[in-house]
Amino acid sequence: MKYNFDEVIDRKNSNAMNTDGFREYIFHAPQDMKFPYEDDEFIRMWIADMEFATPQVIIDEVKKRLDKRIFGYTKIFDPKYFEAFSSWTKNLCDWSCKKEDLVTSPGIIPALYELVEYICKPDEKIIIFTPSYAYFKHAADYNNMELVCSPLKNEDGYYTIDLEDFEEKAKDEKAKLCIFCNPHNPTGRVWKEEELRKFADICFANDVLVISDEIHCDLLRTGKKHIPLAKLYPGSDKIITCMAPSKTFNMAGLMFSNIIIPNKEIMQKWNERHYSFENPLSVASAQAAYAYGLEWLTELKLYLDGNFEFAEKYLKEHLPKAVFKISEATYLGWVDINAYVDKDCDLPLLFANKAGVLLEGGDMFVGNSDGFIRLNLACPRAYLEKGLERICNLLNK
Ligand code: LCS
Repeated sequence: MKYNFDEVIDRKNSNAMNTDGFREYIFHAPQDMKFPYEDDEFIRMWIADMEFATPQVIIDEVKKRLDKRIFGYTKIFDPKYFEAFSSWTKNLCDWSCKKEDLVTSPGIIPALYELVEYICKPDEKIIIFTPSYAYFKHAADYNNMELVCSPLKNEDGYYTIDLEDFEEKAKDEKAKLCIFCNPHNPTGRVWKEEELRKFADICFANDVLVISDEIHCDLLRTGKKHIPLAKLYPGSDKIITCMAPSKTFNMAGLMFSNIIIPNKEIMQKWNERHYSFENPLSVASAQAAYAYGLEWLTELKLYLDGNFEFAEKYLKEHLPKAVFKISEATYLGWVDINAYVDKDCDLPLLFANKAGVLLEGGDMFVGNSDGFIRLNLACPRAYLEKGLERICNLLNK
């Protein structure tokens, strides 16, 4: 391999959420919350960023931008950004959006918070599938909208949409928006074309608009193909697509994402109300990622494939009653440990206190997630092994 994903990178003194923000994020606790482990003794498998360096080609382009020495108000005027993004999606999923439909946002989460406000009226409802990335719920809560959850079906660790349940919920006249995760965090499902079509047909038959959050779409197991929902409905203005280089290239802190809004009314609201300046370093990094990042991503995916295979083998051997399927996408493993723990157990607290592992689990995923832990596998393999060893040792006690 050309790139060294085994390298251990010191993240101390970088204001990283991953190393310093877990008390606040996982435990809603102040910085003086105590554990039997020092902070640097923890194995961190929680927040969705990676222990790998952002590729040098991106860093070099950011450096070039730094060398221009002035960081004044910035917007994207140069067509090179759209060209890079567009050929990236064309190459990866044989799809690209129209230039006039693309806007950018400091993140998909801030965009969700805004879009919910622009799309929904106060007494309307938003549907999500559970388990869910919790910010989908937060986006509804922030806007005081009622949230309706449709639990995914789980057969031996393989998740599918419960179309009957979803249809019933979509039929509610007040249901106007579905925030959909494609591919899905935390289960790692890459939805098949048939699943996407059945899901979206129900939405459109019932006047439900879809925000398709496709932030994980570049991080598929090697050989898998992402299908943007919008690709299946060319010309539709009922699908908003969100994509970003942040997960793919480990640059979430640079705060940049692509929001594709074919709906003219919503776009008008966005243009009137969105604060639309850019961070010049973020633009440089995103453009470089899409223009030059493919070789690195191809190797990253192979390393992640290896980590998933390693985890599968390790869990089979040491935790035979756990249910774990290699995620089709994301670098997140979703593990059912119900055979080992009580339903109402606070799993993040248990693993932090008793195993020295920081992870997310249980009700952090809104619902349909009791007794599940989510493991971030985007780390050097030796680090992953240590984490799995600690988890299995605790559960086998
Ligand atoms: N959408 C999904 C589905 C995500 O998984 C994440 C990050 C975001 C949006 C965040 O987008 P941003 O605002 O950074 O552009 N997921 C995380 C997770 O599962 N744990 O930590 C972050």
